[in-house]
Amino acid sequence: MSLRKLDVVIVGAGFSGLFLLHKLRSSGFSVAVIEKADQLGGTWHWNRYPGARCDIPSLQYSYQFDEDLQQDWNWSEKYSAQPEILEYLNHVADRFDLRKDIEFNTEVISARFNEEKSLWEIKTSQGELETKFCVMATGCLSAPNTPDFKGLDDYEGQFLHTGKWPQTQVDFTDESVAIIGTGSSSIQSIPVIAEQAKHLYVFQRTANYSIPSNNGPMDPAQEAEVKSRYPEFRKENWENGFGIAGMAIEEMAVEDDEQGRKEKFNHHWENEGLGFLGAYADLMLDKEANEMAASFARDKVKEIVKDAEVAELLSPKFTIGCKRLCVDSGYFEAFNRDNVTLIDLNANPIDCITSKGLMAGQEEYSVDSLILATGFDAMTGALTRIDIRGRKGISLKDQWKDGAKSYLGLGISNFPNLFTVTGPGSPSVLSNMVPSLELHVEWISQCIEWMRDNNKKVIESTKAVEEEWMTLVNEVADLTVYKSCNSWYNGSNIEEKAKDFLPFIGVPPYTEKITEVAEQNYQGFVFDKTN
Ligand code: N01
Repeated sequence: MSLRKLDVVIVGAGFSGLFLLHKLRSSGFSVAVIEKADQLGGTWHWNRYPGARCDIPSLQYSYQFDEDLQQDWNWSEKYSAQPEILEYLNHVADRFDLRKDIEFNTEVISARFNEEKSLWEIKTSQGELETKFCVMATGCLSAPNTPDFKGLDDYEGQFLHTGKWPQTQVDFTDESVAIIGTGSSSIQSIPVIAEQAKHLYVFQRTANYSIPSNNGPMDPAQEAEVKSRYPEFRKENWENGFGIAGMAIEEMAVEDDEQGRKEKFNHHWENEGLGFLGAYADLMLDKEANEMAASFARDKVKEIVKDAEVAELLSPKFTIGCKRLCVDSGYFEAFNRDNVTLIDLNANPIDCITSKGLMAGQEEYSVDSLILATGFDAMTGALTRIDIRGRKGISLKDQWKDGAKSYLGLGISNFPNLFTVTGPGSPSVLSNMVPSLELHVEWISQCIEWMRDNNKKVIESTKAVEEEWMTLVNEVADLTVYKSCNSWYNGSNIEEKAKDFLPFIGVPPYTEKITEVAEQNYQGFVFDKTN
């Protein structure tokens, strides 16, 4: 088979990969998207566990690059469920005729930069490619974390991971089920599984904060209002620190009185989902303000959960928001059911997985299905799990072993002509992902076009600029309460991972910075380095 030569290879056919393909192909580049799965969708292909849905309103968690698309598409609910998001992405692929350039069932095994030719050599499960540019559109939460539980291979029942859910319908009717973990995936799936299963055992290591979604059918009046001024509505995203419209609040919790706070928190609890953290401007900046919101949320758990002991176990003890806040549809209520049992892993650690279930605190739980809802090797895992080699054969995994460094979350030193979409050092997971990835797609596409128009062959970041940038990322985080607990934002969920805080906090200053960098001919990046 002859070696295929392309201008750009994109890895991943999720939200980012699809838009990149459309954008770069429209600019006249030869492009292919390489996708491991047999379908497009990325995160929304793999995470099809019961109850999976977005927790940013769909009118914002959607593309804005095409006015006709955003006018034509109708979301059926405020927060759309996974099947509808997948349907939307399939519609986008058909509408812009994207499928013909996506290679499904194809896994990237390695990517190696050939310094002599200034080309990337990509080895896939289906053959080899040569490309000028490689764009990693591999997602921030796409490398599932499977803890090394003793005896995991011995389990003989149905084994599932929320981050790699099968495409076939999974039915838990008349089954006993165990789920390990209480992050967003678990919190979304527990109420749905509890309705089906004979019994559900929830194994919790850390109680988590969750705000009710108050999801429901799309309000036609609200939809019409947004569609009548969509560009302006989208602009509001960019003005908010998290890229979410309607969260721009200036009042401080510490300056309000008790009654005022109670009313404000109640309003946000009942209406805002993730925006609960936007009730006041100081919740993520000031420990005292944060504790006011945290204590309100804990009181809510005690109001909802009838058994006082269970309610206490479900009450989180850490700073609210420093682990990703969860949004649910009936999570705490599920623990009022007779068929749901909460097991505290701190008092009853998991000894091992057995052929029938698991041993925790000297007791064996025999279950028909065992679900790991244990999260992801976030932000870097999808990149370091591929054998990516840059200048002098250096591997990305080795370069990042003491911490992931990147300039703006877009470029990595020693890895020329390789871009990451929503990479470490960009707002990514601390923002509304869709506008954030659109921003990166626009930036990367314009950069590649600019290079073509200005006869530049090779672009790369340098150690100095990425050191400086990642220092700033951490200095900004130091001004907040984000570092005050273990979270996947700082790699604490993966034992062998460096414990650095990876997302940049603040969409507006970040957007301003990368726009300025581009306007100044990609200031900080080096072109056509000779040694
Ligand atoms: O994963 P998580 P997730 N033994 O890492 C526990 C996005 N998302 O898949 O906290 C026992 O949050 C771990 O315990 P602890 C969203 O950004 C969005 O739920 O480390 N337990 C924790 O409880 C989210 O944050 C949506 O003590 C172990 C859980 O497993 C991100 O994806 C929906 C363990 C993992 O929680 C990840 O969410 C779903 C062990 N060895 C996901 N190891 C939306 O709503 C881990 N745990 C859009």
